[in-house]
Amino acid sequence: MQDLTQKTGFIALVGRPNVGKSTLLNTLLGEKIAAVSRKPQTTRTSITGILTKENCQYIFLDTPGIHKPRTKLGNMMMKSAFNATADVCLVMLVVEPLAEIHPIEKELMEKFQKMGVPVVLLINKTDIFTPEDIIRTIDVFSKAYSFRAVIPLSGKTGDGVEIIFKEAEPFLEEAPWFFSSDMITDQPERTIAAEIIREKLLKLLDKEIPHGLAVVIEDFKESEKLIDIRAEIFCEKASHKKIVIGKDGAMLKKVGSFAREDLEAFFGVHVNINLWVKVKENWRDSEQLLHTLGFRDTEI
Ligand SMILES: Nc1nc2c(ncn2[C@@H]2O[C@H](COP(=O)(O)OP(=O)(O)OP(=O)(O)O)[C@@H](O)[C@H]2O)c(=O)[nH]1
Ligand SMILES: [Mg+2]
Repeated sequence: MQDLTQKTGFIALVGRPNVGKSTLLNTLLGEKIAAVSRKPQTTRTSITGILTKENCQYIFLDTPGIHKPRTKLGNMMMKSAFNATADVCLVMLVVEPLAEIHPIEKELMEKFQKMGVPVVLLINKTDIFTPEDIIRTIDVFSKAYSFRAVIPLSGKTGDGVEIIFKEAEPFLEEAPWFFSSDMITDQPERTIAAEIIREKLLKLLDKEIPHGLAVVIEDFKESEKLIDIRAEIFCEKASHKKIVIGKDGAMLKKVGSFAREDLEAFFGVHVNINLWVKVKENWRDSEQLLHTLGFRDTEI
C-alpha cells in the first residue's frame, strides 16, 4: 500500500560561487525562478524552491555562493547563505569536478561537521568534465569527509538530477507539508521579476558593472491578461548609468525584451516592462540603502 504520511524538510544547496546551484534549482523545479549567470556571486539572497512528489515535500534553498565578502552586501549574502543552513534536514554541497578541495569547501565541511548536519556531495557539470575528473573528485572528497551520498550530475542537462530525491527522502521528517502541493516557490512574484531582470543585466553587461547593480520593482500591476511592471535599476556611477541605458536606450531595450520573454513564460500572460536607471553611489556598502533595496538583516 502507498505510504500517505506527509513528509517534508528543508534542503540547502550550498557551495562556492558559480558551481551551478541556481541552475540545479531551476532544473529540479522545471521552472526558472533563480537567476543564473557565468559571473560569480549571481545569487544574493536565499531562494526557496518547493517540489512535492507523492507523500514528500522537498523544500530546496538555493544560497549565495560562499566567498570572502568585501562589501556590506557581501556580508549580507554570506549571512543569508549561513542562515539557510541553520534549520535544514540535509545540506547538499555542490562542487565542480576539479579533483581538489577548495579552502572554502574545507571551511564549509568543518562547519557542517560541527553542526552535525548530514551532507550529500553533488558533483556538478559532469557534461563538461571527463569520467576520470569525476572519479578523481569523488576519491578526493570521500577520503577527506564522510558524505551520506555522492551524486555526479549535470544541472544543465538534467543528467543524474532525479537521484537527488531518492537520496534526500530518508532525511525528510514526518510532518504536515508547509506549502500546498502545486506551489513551486514562496518568493513573491515581484522578487522573481527583479531577479530575472538582474539576470539579464548580468548576462548583457561586461565586467564589474553588474555587481554594482540592484533591481527594485516599483510597481507590479496584474490583470487577467497582462502584468505591467515598472522597475528601477540602481547603479553606482553616472558612467555606469550611461552603459546600462546604452546608445539610444538600446541596452535597456534588450534587457527588457529578454526579461519579458522569460517572465511571460513563467507567468503565462503578457508582460510589459518599464525600466528606469538611477545612480546611488556605494549602495553596496550603505546599510541604509541596502535596507531600502530590500536586503533585511533580520530576514537574511
Ligand atoms: N556545462 C555546465 N554548465 C553549468 C552547469 N550548471 C551550471 N552551469 C553554468 O555555470 C554558470 C554558473 O551557474 P549558476 O547556476 O549561476 O551558479 P551558482 O552556483 O548559482 O552561482 P552563484 O549564484 O554566483 O553562487 C552558468 O554559466 C551556468 O550555465 C552544468 O551542469 N553544466
Ligand atoms: Mg546562484
